[in-house]
Amino acid sequence: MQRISVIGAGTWGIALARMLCINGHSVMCWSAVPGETKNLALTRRHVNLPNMEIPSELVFTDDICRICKDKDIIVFAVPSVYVRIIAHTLSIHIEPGQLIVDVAKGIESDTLMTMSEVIQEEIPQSRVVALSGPTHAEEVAMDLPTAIVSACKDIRYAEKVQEVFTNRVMRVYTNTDIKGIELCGALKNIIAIASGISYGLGYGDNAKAALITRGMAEIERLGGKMGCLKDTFSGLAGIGDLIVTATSKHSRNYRCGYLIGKGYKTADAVKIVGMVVEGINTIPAAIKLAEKYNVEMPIIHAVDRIVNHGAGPEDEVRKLMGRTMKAESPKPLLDINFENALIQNMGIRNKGDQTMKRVITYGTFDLLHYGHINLLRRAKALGDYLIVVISTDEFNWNEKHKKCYFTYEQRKALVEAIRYVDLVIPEENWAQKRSDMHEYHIDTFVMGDDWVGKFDFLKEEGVEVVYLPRTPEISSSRIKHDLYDANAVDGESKTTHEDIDTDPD
Ligand code: C2G
Repeated sequence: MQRISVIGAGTWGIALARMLCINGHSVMCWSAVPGETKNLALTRRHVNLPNMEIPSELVFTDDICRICKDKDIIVFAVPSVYVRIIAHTLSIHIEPGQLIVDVAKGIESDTLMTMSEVIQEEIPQSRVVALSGPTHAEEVAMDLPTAIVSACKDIRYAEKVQEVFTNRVMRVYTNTDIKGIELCGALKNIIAIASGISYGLGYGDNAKAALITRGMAEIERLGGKMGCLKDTFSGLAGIGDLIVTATSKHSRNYRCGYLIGKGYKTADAVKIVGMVVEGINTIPAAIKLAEKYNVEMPIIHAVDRIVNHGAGPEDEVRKLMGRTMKAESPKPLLDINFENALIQNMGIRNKGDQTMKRVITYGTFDLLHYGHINLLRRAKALGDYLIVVISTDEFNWNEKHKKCYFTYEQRKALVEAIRYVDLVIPEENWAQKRSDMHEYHIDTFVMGDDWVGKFDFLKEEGVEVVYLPRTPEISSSRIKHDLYDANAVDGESKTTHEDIDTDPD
């Protein structure tokens, strides 16, 4: 038997509290809404769960100390926009090492932090597990079979929550990719709004399936660039939760989208739904993340324009349908997957506790010279696999104002021939570095020390940043300069050479 507190007496909080009670745990519920707990204690009914009876064993309280004291688990079941303020309020009452389970789904729009990150920041003494998956509260309240994911970087805490929440109607899986789990849980609500809009416009299952599939692809693209595990997106908290949210009348996001598709203004639709529509709260963060990681998210942008900027749903559908034709899977990820398969098959990844280190460096590499080679040799020595990102002709001209002697293709061919180099890809803009670190699973970023300090921000993406001493006496521009001078000198001495060189071939 565990002593569990549930913070938040909303539909999901109460459905979970009831389930935990029935499973023999000692459960207490607290709400910040004045009078809510008193009313629930009295009526033993929740307005959004009319068919569910609240067990008499479920204790309600307004006492913050009581709700935090001597608990095995504290469940955060409040709307995402209140997570920080409530965590901050409770923090002084939380004991060191307290296990907290977050079931709120969302991303904070100004910090881009997930809910577990917000709770961890406000309650640093706690250990936070995210619990997320295809779980309509209405069905959990009726003891209908449900599956969910318990996620934490430290598998021990994920397993502890798995043990407490697993029962004959709730099957809990563990996952250490908490970032991926929370990203899916937050962003799928926006795709659910899109699905509802589509249904409100009178479109059918084909459109719904397309939105779900391509919406998941957008979330997976972003997650891949944020270092999340690919498998997370095809799991319960990924496609599982998206299916249940984007196809069900239980979903507030779907219902809100449906009303908007029918012509209601966003505010009116939210009022009719009568509950928090988390997808709307998550849109600003999704847009910022797409920009930060340089990821195309056309469906999410379309929902933003409809929900927040009054764009016509039909117009947005036309735009989505009229986009340039695409391959379904972007090539680089296929390369990486192939390479990962090779690495795993060759067992390189498991040399004892050594894992394969991937190194990346960027440059123009025009008029390839021994200074470049020195850099590439030392970069490779820092790991097992070296990716070189070469500036394209357009990037050089538009951003670096450099005109190269060799074209991108010629510079690529030269660098690919160097034995230290394993993969060459194009550098098309300054901003791609951050997402490259995740897309290519980089451990170490290397540049010559003429760039020292300029790329320290990449440490935020979990990579080591190394600046290596330049080879001082050589550079592409030096070569051009010396050749120009030599040519000039040659021009004067041309006659002497011609005098000597009687054979013109
Ligand atoms: N380098 C070096 N010694 C030299 C010349 C270059 O170590 N004598 C290093 C540079 O410090 C850089 C790499 O070789 O790390 C490539 O140099 P350039 O081709 O000059 O690259 P640059 O134009 O600096 O472009 O986004 C980063 C840019 O693409 C770097």
